[in-house]
Amino acid sequence: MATEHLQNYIDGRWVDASTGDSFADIDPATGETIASVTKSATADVDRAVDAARRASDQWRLYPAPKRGEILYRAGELMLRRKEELAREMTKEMGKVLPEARGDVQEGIDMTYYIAGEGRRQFGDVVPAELPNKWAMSMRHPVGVVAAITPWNFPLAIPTWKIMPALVLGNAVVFKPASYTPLLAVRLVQVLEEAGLPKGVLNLVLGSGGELGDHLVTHPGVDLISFTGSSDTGSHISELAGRLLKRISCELGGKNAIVVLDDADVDLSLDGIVWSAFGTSGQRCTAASRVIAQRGVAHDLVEKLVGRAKKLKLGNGLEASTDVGPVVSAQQLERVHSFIPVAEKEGATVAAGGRVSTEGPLAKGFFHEPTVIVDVKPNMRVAQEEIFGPVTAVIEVTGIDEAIKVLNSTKYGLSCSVYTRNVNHAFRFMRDAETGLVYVNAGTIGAEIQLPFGGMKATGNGHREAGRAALDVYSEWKSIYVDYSGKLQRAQMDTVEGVKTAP
Ligand code: UN1
Repeated sequence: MATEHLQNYIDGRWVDASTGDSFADIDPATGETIASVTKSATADVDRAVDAARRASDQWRLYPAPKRGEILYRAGELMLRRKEELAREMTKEMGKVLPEARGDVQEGIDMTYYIAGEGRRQFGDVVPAELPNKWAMSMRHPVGVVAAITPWNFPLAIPTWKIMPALVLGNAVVFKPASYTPLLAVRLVQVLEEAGLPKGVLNLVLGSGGELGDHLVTHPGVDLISFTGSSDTGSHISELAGRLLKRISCELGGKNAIVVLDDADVDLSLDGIVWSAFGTSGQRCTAASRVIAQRGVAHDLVEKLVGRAKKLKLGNGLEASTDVGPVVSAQQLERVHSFIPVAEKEGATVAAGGRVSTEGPLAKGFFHEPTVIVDVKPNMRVAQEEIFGPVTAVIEVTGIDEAIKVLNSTKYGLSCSVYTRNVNHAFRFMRDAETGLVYVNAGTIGAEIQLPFGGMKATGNGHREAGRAALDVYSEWKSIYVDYSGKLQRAQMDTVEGVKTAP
């Protein structure tokens, strides 16, 4: 069977990049090529931005409820194609099929949720302090949005950015990670079929670096929405900040599950295994630390090691597989490089720790689910984002130390506490320096109707999803209408018959 050739989508047309070159889209479970992908250069970015610029004015004036209706249709198409999209996702980036279905569902949820904003986008109408004067605020689109998305949620995360951008009247240039061009193409096809006018959404395929920098600094781009590593986020912020562009960054995490002595240990184990090894640990919300109170630590570690060793690695399309591959050979190498680092610092590998090369696994990029123990809070495995199926267990004396250790990394995305003590739970909710907090649940699985994002180096203060997403993709405009027919001076003029303070 001939493999599909994936192209850019610019100004409503599917086109090859100016280079004429392509690169391979690889199934990480088998190493096989599943598609060839056009390889864009900066000239293609220019074309995409130009098309978006030209389309943005008309799109801004397209009634918002009608923009929302296009999104509803896109949601319906995704729902109809859910199984197909999920299978393609598993083939393209490896996550197990049930999780790929979840990723597609999250994209559908976001699309429906944001489609409703076509008929909301509330502003304020407030009383003015002077008579015969009107005061209100409304949202205004930012203009052209560059959506730069990662490979770990190849459908859901693009919808987090593209859908709110569109419903608010922005045009978009979409640059997905080079590991997941197929799902990006599928999403654009859905929006094309749903009736999005040409030029409003443009797709540029290729790898970051030069292409990304060009997009970020392009004078035609007003806002950059980026999800990825903190290093890249900081680089992009530097480039964009100098040009006073709007920028929203969703970056790394070093999320922890805290298990206190009064916890239901078996319940916490389910949460740890799911949060540490689900998606092969490749979620920004993954639990790459477990902070265990002394009284439960021994029992917890013993059981966790047992559970980790039992997980079956394999192709995510097979029903018996618990944990799929990591996305690429390069990621595999990076994940694995943390093992000697941990050992050198005095930690111990209690489960896993190896690259798996048995039988068919040799062809893909598989890393054993790994539990590292004897970890101190300042060790590299307890501080740096690994983005693989590796978790580090740290022992603490009680809730005070647990919270201190929890907050001792530069990141602040997600955390959880397992406890039966309501006082501990509330203290934890109050003191955790993270954008997401779970009680008696793991660190993954945020729902789209609440803000998603993190504190400290996890971001730059913005949030995706929920109502918060609207603030990223719009500017506030405050409007005063004076219908008194005379000059009225706010803060200065007195109103006839009204006593004012001296
Ligand atoms: C991510 O890993 O970048 O909360 C997003 C979760 C998912 C989203 C993860 N709903 O785990």
